[in-house]
Amino acid sequence: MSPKEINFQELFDSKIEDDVRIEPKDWMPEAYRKTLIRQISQHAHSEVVGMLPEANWITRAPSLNRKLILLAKVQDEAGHGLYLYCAAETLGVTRASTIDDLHSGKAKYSSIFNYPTLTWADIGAIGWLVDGAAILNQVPLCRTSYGPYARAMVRVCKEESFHQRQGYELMLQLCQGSPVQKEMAQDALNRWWWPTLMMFGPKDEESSNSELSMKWRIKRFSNDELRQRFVDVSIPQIEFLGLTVPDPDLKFNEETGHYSFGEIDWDEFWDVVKGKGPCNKERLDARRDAHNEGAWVREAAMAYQEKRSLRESQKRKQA
Ligand code: FAQ
Repeated sequence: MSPKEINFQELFDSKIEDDVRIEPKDWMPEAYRKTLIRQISQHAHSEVVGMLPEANWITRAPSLNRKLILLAKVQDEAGHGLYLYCAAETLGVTRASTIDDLHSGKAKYSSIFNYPTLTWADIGAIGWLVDGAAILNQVPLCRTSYGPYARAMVRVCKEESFHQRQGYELMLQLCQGSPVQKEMAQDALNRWWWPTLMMFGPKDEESSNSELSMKWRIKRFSNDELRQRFVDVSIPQIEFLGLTVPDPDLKFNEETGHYSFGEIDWDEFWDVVKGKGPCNKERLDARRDAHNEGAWVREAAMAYQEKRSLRESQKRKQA
């Protein structure tokens, strides 16, 4: 078949249908490319902004061991951001432009990172609940249709799984400690439970991107399906800790085999998404400051690279 005869749209559709990965040099519909750039870059921003609430506790970790674990976790999140920015770059955008979109407020990042970390128990709650939710969302992304995104997710998920377990172990230790420690754990659960349920995105009927993302197999499960799965796996974990779910409407439904739960405060969710959450301004200011203060590092790295290239080309000429 001559290149003229190839119907690129049909070829793309059949690859999606057969679960063959789309790779950077393959033809893809412009809307598919745009959706991926949006989701992958927002995911990258979430990883990077997501370092801030936990980094707040590095200097106050209660032991050397806890400090080491937390440092490693926060560094892992930076690494996830970097893999994801690289995956976005394979779609034809530069890292600088996606970061500019974050700093200008044009690009979103996960709502969850706009809540404050008030006590040490919040570090446990983030690892257990937030990383737990992230894993549920990201394991299916290891099979997403775009190759570089799917491959990045494999390592990310392995690391998130360590994060989730360290968070749960931290909560368990608090719950087996003094009454004050257990109270701190309950308070953290009370504050993080609902924002974690919001992480999965709006309910399906209000999820503007889902239809196409599911058709293109970028998303394999809907927002509500993943949210339900999260509730179902978390309740036994909460019971094991001896804590109470902050939801009077939570009930196990024998017929469906799932927990039914109370209504999420969607006004709060959209407020946070639109920049009106408790820490939105603080988070973006911190990212902008870090970017400006790091400018000299980027400039030095570029100057070093230029010098190296010049030296190498001179060597080649002399040889
Ligand atoms: N926050 O049509 P949908 C982590 C926006 S990583 C803010 O349903 P979609 C690791 C959405 O962008 C956490 N905005 O959107 C970690 C869209 O607006 P747009 C991040 C949200 O894309 C742990 C609009 O609402 N994970 O936690 C949120 O089909 C601990 C309509 O929504 C990922 O990014 C939200 N929660 O589904 C790091 C995973 N939800 O863009 C540090 C990859 C929705 O049209 C410490 N992303 N919106 O202007 C995804 O799976 C999807 O993008 C969803 C949203 C499921 C998040």
